[in-house]
Amino acid sequence: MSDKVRVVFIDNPPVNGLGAAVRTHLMKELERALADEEVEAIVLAGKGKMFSAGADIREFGKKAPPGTPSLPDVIDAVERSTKPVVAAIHGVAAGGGLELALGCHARIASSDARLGLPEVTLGIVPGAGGTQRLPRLIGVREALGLITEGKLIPAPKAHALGILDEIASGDLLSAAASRASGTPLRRTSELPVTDDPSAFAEAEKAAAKSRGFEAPLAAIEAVKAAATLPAEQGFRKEREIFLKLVASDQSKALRRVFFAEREAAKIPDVPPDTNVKEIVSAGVIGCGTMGGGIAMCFANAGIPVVVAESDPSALERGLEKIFGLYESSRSKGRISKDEFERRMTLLSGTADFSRLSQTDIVVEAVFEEMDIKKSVFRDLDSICKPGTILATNTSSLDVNEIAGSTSRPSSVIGTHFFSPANVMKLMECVRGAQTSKETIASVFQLAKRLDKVAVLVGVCDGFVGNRMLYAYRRQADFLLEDGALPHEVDQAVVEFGLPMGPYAMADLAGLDIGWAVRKRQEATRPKPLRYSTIPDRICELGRFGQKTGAGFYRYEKGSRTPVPDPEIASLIEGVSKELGIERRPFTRDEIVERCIYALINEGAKILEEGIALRASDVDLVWIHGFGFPRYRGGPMFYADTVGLKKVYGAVARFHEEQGEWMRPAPLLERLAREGGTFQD
Ligand code: T1G
Ligand code: NAD
Repeated sequence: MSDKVRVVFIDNPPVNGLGAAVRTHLMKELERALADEEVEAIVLAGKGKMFSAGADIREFGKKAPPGTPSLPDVIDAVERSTKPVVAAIHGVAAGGGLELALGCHARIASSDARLGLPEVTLGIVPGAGGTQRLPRLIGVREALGLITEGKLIPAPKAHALGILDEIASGDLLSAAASRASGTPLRRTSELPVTDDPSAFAEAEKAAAKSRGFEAPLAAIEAVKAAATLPAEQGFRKEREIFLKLVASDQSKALRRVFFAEREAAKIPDVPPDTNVKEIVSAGVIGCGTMGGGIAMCFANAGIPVVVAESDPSALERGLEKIFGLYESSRSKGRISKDEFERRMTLLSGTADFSRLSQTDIVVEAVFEEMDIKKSVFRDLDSICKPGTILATNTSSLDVNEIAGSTSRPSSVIGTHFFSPANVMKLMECVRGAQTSKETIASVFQLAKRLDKVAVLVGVCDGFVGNRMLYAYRRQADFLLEDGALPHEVDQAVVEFGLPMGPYAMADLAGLDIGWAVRKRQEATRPKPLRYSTIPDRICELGRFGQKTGAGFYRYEKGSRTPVPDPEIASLIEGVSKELGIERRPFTRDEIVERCIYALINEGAKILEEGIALRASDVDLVWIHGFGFPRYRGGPMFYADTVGLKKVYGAVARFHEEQGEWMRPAPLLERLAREGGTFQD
């Protein structure tokens, strides 16, 4: 490499975040290179695994030491440089990292690099020129797509779009250095940009679909400034929008979820160097609603999987469903023909359980009956080789009791997928009393390969997600008795941000599952406590939801659209009358308070019982398992945003009105009293 080219490195492991110290270093290095007559050109590169993941998110809201240049300052200095500056990108250039590269006079990358402006996923907009320089480089339409979706794209695509000037065939730094010598001082912010009203209209329409998220629409406004205002005003407008959003509750929530997703895999007593079992092949028992989806997760991740079923017709039905789902993905172009064939080759069905003997993990997804599960685990224990992890997908049964039916309880764990298993991101990993650290570490690593968000939970009825769902549903049922109707409750929580209300969701999942659970709990249900008979009465009418064409709602033939049913309204009013309850209307906020605060209170009980390790884990369960709005950070973070004093006050009031079910969790009471938060 010519010594006339100075390479300036960004060196801040693990992701070269552009924190205060890095910015100061870059500014100094740039000034030194400009002052050095020997130096004709500069290459900017990252040390370690990537170019840069952008601004250091942990520094947001914190004051930088006096005299620290802002990121826009550094990028402007690079762009104004009188010597060519070329960005040499490997690994990832994201957010401020890509903005820095856009300030350079040219960009070159290794072919496996990924680039993008994911700021909207953090509830902000690119704040260092990205919304102004990118449209100048690739046009408004492409820039809008990248900025409002916030996805990282592969280098070849970035090259095709014009973000990159070159893909390095050999050594990246040498290629960058030879490009640097003689690269013209092409300043992106001085390039013209053409307005494109139809692109803006389409982007606004698409952004409206990300219901509740503020950042995508704000990003469009910033790009519009680039297309309609003089450059200087456009940059100012972007900064204004950025500073407003970075201080917003939404961005605080989304940043917290970002770190929570990385924190969830850190189990205090399972050190990072715990031995991990490599999962080369897998088995699934039961090819029903869940078994089929779980098998697809393995095939999608490239892991050969055998699905075993006791009922041949169920196996045939299950495999047909899987084939149908893959076929529709292929015909919609979501997966290529090769990928379709690869997945179908990796997935096979059998009634011969001995084909599971050499697998590294078997996930059981048979009927939710303890005796059936224990007999299946006894069989697996004798069939499978030593070391095979035996996992159960039970929604609520005692994992310790299931483990107790084997000679290898340390290899037994709950892997609770959510329906549809090939879509929902969440996997509750249920730690039994004897589950080994190796089993836990192996399943967490597997979850990453299956592109799942794994959260460790303890053994209790319904674990974290369903246990909180029971409390949430109980409140909703009491609201029906007190005066509301199913569509009113659903509408209120959907407006709050959930994808679906409790009654449309129950009809989708099937009311018979909940009914079976309630019947099983009947013996232990604390009789003095309030219990709504409305769901049971609806099931007694043979109404199990969408699958029977009627549940809390009725459904036109072939339609999944819930239609409020007067028959259900009069059933509910009848129950209120029987109970002597004077029905009254409820506002949206009252409904949200009752339902969401019930979630929060149950979440607090789960935390104090140690069923979940941290509040952020509880939030991930509801964000990835039930679609709780990510921009609210999850129920526990939302509670902190509202203020625990207010939440506690309301729960205490509900306790007075309704009795034991809504007794405030001691943790909630204490934190409210001490002015603490669940995050503490
Ligand atoms: N700031 C601080 N920490 C970060 C970080 C960041 N930008 N990115 C990652 N980390 C931490 C992360 O918490 C984890 O920590 C470790 O690094 C490894 O991360 C002005 C204002 C780059 C694709 O949104 O998407 O620039 O858990 O496990 O799987 O417009 O990290 O080990 O303690 O995720 O290899 C915009 C965010 C910032 C990119 C790598 N940038 N990062 O994935 O590693 S806003 C982003 C990622 C901005 C400007 C604005 C991913 C990655 P720990 P990891 P990975
Ligand atoms: P399902 O009734 O759709 O499927 C169960 C399948 O297991 C059936 O095909 C049945 O033939 C098969 N089976 C039963 N006994 C068997 C045996 N001894 N050997 C092999 N196969 C056997 O049920 P599902 O909804 O897929 O639920 C399966 C498990 O997943 C349950 O424990 C349930 O609680 C849990 N779960 C369900 C959901 C959901 O939304 N449906 C979500 C999470 C977890």
